[in-house]
Amino acid sequence: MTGNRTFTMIKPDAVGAGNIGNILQKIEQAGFRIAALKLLWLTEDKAGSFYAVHRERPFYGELVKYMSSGPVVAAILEKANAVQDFRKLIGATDPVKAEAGTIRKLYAKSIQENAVHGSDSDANAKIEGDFFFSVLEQF
Ligand code: 3AN
Repeated sequence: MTGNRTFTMIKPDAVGAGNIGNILQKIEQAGFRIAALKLLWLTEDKAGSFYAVHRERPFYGELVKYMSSGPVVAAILEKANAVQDFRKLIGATDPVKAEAGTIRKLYAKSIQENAVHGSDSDANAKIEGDFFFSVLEQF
């Protein structure tokens, strides 16, 4: 059984480049319903907790600095097969390898500044959504 919700962030590079509207439009046009949405600025501490699974990876320090370098848009998205379909819509982690028409191909700057986050499993989608949104903020 696959779940019907995923979690995304529009990352500081894409927010800074003025692409919030373009990216939300791609998401809605792909059939996702926005179930929660907010603009916020992560502290290094909060960004570090969010990416704690990557703590041992060589790029962790840089990733935390980057993710706390400016505002992000956090959202919960709803659609059948949400996690898998959303990862297809955003494309590969490295925009050079992302397929034409994907959000990362269109808007990402590099493998780190890659425009959007997408949960990698139903379990993580729930954990990540709850990290940003209270039950009163999820519709
Ligand atoms: P994805 O976001 O495609 O699931 P992950 O989970 O492997 O990719 O990586 C999480 C985040 O860490 C990426 N979105 C990207 O910002 C950053 N990242 C991943 N790989 C690298 C790398 N080799 N160098 C720098 N940053 C990276």
